Amino acid sequence: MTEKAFVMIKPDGVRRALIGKIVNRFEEKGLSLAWAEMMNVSREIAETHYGHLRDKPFFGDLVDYITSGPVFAMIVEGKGAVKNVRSLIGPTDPAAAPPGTIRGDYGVDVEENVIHGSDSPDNAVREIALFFNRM
Ligand code: DAT
Ligand code: MG
Repeated sequence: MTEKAFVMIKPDGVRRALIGKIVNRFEEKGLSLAWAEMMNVSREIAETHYGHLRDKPFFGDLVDYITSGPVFAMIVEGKGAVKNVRSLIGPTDPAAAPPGTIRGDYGVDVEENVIHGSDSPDNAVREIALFFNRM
């Protein structure tokens, strides 16, 4: 069944000019880009998006990082988009992410891990609404 995932190349990925290489990986896998926008994330949206981490000691730094420059926000569409996107992205910590995954190939530590992908179809719907004001 066709599904949508919310994917966001974080400010470090945009600054390092990795957009093309990263989008290419989703396309090569067989997923497609249904929508994309370069945008600045407000503190309010960042705090809502990372609300599940509000009590963590790194929360303030995380919000500072995600608001530190433009992100490239996307809707990636296809069969099993959420699971497929997560497997292409790899584990949260790039230091533990295997080579061949986006975080494994382009990141060095968890504080700047290059990219976000929705962790469930329900969260994908919520994140798409939060970032794009649409379904
Ligand atoms: P993921 O992005 O893999 O879904 P998450 O939802 O648990 O991971 O965390 C969201 C982001 O928060 C993650 O991409 C990077 C940051 N983060 C998570 N754990 C961290 C830690 N121990 N130290 C610093 N940043 C962390
Ligand atoms: Mg997450």
